[in-house]
Amino acid sequence: MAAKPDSVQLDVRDGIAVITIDNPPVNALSRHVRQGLCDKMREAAGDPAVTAVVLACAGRTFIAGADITEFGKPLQPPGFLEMIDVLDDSPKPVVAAIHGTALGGGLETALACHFRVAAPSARFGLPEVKLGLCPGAGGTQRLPRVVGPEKALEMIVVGNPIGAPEALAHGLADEIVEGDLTEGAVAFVRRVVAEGRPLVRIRDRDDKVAPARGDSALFDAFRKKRARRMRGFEAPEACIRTVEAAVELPFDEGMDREQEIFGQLMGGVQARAQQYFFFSEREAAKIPDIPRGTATLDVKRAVVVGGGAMGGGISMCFANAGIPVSMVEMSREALDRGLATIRRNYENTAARGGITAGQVEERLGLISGTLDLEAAREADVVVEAVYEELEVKQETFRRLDALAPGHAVLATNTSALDVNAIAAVTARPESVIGTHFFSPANIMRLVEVVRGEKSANETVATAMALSRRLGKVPVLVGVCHGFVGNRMLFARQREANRLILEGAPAHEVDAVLYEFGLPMGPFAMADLAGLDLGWNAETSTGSTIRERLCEAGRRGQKTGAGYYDYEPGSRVPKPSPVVDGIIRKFAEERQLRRRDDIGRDEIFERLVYPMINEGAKILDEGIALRASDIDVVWVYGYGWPVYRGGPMFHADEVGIERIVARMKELEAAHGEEWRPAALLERVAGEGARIGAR
Ligand code: 3H9
Repeated sequence: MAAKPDSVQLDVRDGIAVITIDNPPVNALSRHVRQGLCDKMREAAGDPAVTAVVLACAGRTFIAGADITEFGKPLQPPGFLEMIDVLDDSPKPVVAAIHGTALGGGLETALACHFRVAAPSARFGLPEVKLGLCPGAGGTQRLPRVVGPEKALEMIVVGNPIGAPEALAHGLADEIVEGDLTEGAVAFVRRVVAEGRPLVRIRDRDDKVAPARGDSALFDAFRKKRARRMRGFEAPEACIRTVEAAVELPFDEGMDREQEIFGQLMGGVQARAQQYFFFSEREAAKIPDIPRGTATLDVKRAVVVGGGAMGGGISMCFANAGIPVSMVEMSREALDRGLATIRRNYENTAARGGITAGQVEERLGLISGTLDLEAAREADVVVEAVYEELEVKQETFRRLDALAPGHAVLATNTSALDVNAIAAVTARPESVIGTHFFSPANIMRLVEVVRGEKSANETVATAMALSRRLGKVPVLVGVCHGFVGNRMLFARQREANRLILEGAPAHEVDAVLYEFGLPMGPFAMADLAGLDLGWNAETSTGSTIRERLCEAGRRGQKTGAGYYDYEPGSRVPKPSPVVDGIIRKFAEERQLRRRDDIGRDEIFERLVYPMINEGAKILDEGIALRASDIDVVWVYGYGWPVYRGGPMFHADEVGIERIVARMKELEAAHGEEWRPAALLERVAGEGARIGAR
């Protein structure tokens, strides 16, 4: 098949062939690009007037990788390796001119060139691991031969790109070009020709890998260091094995190993889930009824009301993004405590090497504390993070309405309350919106942007854009109790509580979710958050296990006891006979039938199916725009393992028909809360996938 006529161009400049790829938006290696590149390289090789080749890209970036939309379908020729071989076998010097990002297949293409020159801001990476893959066009064998196995492990297994100066230091870039990159590359390759520099192919190099041959210590240490972050993922370990192959095997055998591993990963569900998630994340940014380019407010100054854990974390987000922020508290003591916590957090990050001491002071310098809500007069955006009670929030908004300038966006960080009822107390409900950050707010990537019924398009667009500026992943949701994430969490929690009353030990309930890949189960999570959140000793009636635990002084990790016991100074949960007794007594009082045969499958279904069911209702009610948005919420907000796509992706993997059938059994056993949502029934009836909604 002929290449798309204009995606790869050849232009000969005084004996130097400049091949330019132009395949917006990111110059992915679509079939027509692979074809075009092979054709133009052969043309340049066959043209006696050409002495050398520059490979460059038009637009905002060098090649950002394979075209991920082609994955999952039979690969149309020419294949990646054919294209790579054409470059690798070139008898004439080839230099890649890199700007933007050379990622995945893009960097692999550059590694098949003899030289690489880069713009100062260029970035180099092999992020395939984030798509559940290993590099599959020779990158696993070539990169270690250039940068050595240690650096290659980091780049291939962790998947983060490095900048041009670092690439230069590691020999991945040969030169950094200030000014016009293509001209610089042409000049570079002319020098190569003039000096008659030998053309060494990376595949023929051994100097960087030979010293590590036969020594497994490097790999063992790396595995140990990354074990926690790799838990459950298939691709990182597979990537390590490809680098081991680069060290231990001759190039061609190493390539065979890479291809074998790449094929296995590509055929697996984790890669499918992670690629689905890549597009889901980008889809979440699109709001059908708000056109791209809708005006957004340029936020120059922020006010955060509340200096507790959430308010402090949100203030840090603004400071981290370089936006001056005033944090408002009610008492000097609370304010001082909040500011001290922020300082401690920054200092801890600096101690771990995350930021410099200078950055600590710079960021602290952007955060001012005040006891006076008058600060709102200066704000472009106000984020309210006060006590989670409707009246308290409404009172704050009444005051903000009187103080904040007319153009300001007024956001509430409620995690479950009615944003419309909050907006209604102001004279400008169109400027009010929910921005539900997740704890710890300075770390967690998710923000649920809650669109009130009167929120203006500009308000929504501003909240989305601002969240991105703060480094967050915003997902637009509608108003209902708990929005998307917490509403599903509440459904899971309800069943978790029932399970322990029916006889399943709390640690087994938690273990099922941990083994599935979540960071922790519901009871460990409750202990971490504190069981006394919203609990009041005066009004406590002992009507739930949680209340009884609080009454017994078991308030979670901070008191050394909650659903679990904790040794002094330890965060490791230990099953507690005391709690077991409290649960048994509670169940007896209520004459609940207890069983000792609650298996792991039942625990899993009873925890996860209610979430899926609630997700289906959320979708049907239009609270989430699409099933994939729900998955983005769960991956970024609650640590759902990305290699399992998200709860709605998982539902499709299990099969909606099967879920509906099982829910009907559970409905018969446990009552109507188990009735399948109408949408689940419809999707099951159609034999369809909920992910398509
Ligand atoms: C690979 O290379 C395998 C090989 O080893 C071997 C194969 C045998 N394909 O992110 P943005 C779309 S695996 C198709 O918003 P930014 C994206 O969906 C690949 N489409 O922009 C979006 O579309 P839309 C290894 C792609 O400026 C639009 O481009 N490479 C691809 O924030 C803009 O994207 C990677 O994993 C693609 N490869 O960031 C790199 N990439 O506008 C993946 C992007 O319709 N890409 N799109 O929503 C990225 O990390 C970022 O897109 C990049 C730009 C940093 C490049």
